[in-house]
Amino acid sequence: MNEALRRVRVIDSHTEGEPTRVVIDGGPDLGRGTMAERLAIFREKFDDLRSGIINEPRGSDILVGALLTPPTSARAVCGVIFFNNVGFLNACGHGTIGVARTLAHLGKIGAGSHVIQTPVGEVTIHLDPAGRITIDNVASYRAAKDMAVEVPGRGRVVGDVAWGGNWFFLISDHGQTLSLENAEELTRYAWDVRAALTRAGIRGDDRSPGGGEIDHIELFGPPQRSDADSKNFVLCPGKAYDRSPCGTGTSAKMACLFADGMLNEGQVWRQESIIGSLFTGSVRREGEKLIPSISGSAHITGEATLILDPGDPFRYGIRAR
Ligand code: PYC
Repeated sequence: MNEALRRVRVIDSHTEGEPTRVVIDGGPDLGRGTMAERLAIFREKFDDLRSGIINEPRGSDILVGALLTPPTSARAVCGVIFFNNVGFLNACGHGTIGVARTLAHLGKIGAGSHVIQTPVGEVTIHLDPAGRITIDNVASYRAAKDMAVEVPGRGRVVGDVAWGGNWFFLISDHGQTLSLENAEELTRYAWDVRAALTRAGIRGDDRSPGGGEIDHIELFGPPQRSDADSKNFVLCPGKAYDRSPCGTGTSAKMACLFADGMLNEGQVWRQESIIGSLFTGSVRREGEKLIPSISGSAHITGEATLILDPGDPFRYGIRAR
């Protein structure tokens, strides 16, 4: 059967500088299973579509995609599956704030609290009347403190392994300059660390639902803003760096601070990003679990219909072969 021309409606936004492209129509039908089952179907059967929506020439390496799905629970407004230039994300903090802004833009939610389902758990979003968005993320924790890894050409690097909805390796002692001008070298450094972790078999643990691969590297340094506690640089799985302070990364950071007794329940943590934008966070205990909250702002940047024409050799994006 001939392939039909496909139209995919998207709304683009940015959260503290990091873009999110929400698919609101024309995405794949992932069935009625659990969110984890839907993610598996997306990965196995519709990876071409992921690439077409997010990669050049329609998108770029720095975009994060968010496919809205019907919820599986009556408590939730929708489900969401996040994806990027190379595959899928377990969760995404800046992306969830972008989804909340998009749902408000569409008139599907108003001020108040709403539940969104992800493949790794429920996230609650709070939209305040002035438009600021807070998310209560999935439970976060540190799995290992002061893990050492030998990075060829760079020596021994020590960091913590923590879960904040994705797996992170968090490094404070890196000798790098955390500035936007230095982003290329920071990218090389973080990529080398990630490869070394993989080679050394250093992974997250199996308490998280997302598999143990550490695919985000997070470097910390002193803030530049007078209202921030720390500045970070976060390298994402597709080798793009997060322009926002990274919601799941800030959650992982606060879990480490809490474990070290350096952050109390309810105490505010202000995380500056590499571009100078800010997330405000805090943690609270729910039984054994530690729930991080992250606040930030998102802005709509565009509404579009993508066209995937069967006659276009790059309808499914430009991909390395
Ligand atoms: O905000 O959690 C986040 C995130 C992950 C990857 C890009 N942003």
